[in-house]
Amino acid sequence: MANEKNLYVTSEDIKKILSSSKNVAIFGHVNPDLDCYGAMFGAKYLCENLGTKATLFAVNPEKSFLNEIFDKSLVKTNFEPNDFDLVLMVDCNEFSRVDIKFREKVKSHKNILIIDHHEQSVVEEGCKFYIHSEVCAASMIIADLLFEYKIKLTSEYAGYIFAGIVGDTGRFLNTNTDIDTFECVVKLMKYKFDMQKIYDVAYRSVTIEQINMQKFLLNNFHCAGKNICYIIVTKKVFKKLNATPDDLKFFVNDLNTIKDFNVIMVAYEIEKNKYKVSCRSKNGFIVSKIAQKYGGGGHKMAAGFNLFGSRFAIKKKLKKICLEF
Ligand SMILES: [Mn+2]
Repeated sequence: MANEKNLYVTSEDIKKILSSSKNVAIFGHVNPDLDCYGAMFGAKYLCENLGTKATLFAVNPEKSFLNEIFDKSLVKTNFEPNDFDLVLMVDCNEFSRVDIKFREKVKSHKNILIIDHHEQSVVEEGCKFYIHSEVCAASMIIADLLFEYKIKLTSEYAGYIFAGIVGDTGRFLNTNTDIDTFECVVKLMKYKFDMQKIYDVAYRSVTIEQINMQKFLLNNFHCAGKNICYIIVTKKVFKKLNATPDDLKFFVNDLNTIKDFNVIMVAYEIEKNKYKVSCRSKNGFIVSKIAQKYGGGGHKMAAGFNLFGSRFAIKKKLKKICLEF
């Protein structure tokens, strides 16, 4: 097994790999969301129930709204690769999606297992993979492993995994929601976690800054191509609204509810002249291919990539991209 350059493993292999490890370091993607944390915490629970120590790593865990749901005291920020015999990446299958703070150290590790539901745009060398892109959430892949190994959950961890599934299905709205999703949720709900608390934190905690951000988005979309729209948010706008990219991300899915648009692209400046472009689509329009073409990735109907240049240059590039759909 170890001689293979890239190896796709089975659920039985995962059980063997995790239970024969001593100390696992768990990572998700940059700017973790509900599913990322759900999968990370679920993976920690999985390791521990297979008799293996596991540590979660993320950047600035105290700053995220996620810590009102997840126990942030379990998230560490300083990673020393030699302390771990396995690196486990969840909800993330390429090193470019690992936070820059950890990236090189993660990449340098000799033993890496990746459990994810994103389509692979690159296949990282030397890693072992368990990729199920048909599954709505990485958290659900972890849940299915727990169920398969007959590991009982606690209400706390069932809630974490549920939060991940809710996040990535957009409250069971996205096209990735299927019968398996609901079957998994039924099994999780038997553990009686506080579902309303999760909804309160994730969906009933909109701030004034976020509302201002939403107003800006709705007042500033440009139409192009066949039912495609784009919005550009500069750093100056964030400053003026006293809002952050997190405040914006909250509404990107909402924009996808507008009937007239099959594709929406929101370009927002994260560093001077560096824009992240979040794409959402519906009615069979696929954004992952465009995202991959421009060096990004994601899911068929929710993907992203980066663009570089002045506001003017970004506008020109987005107009061109609109014509590619
Ligand atoms: Mn995910």
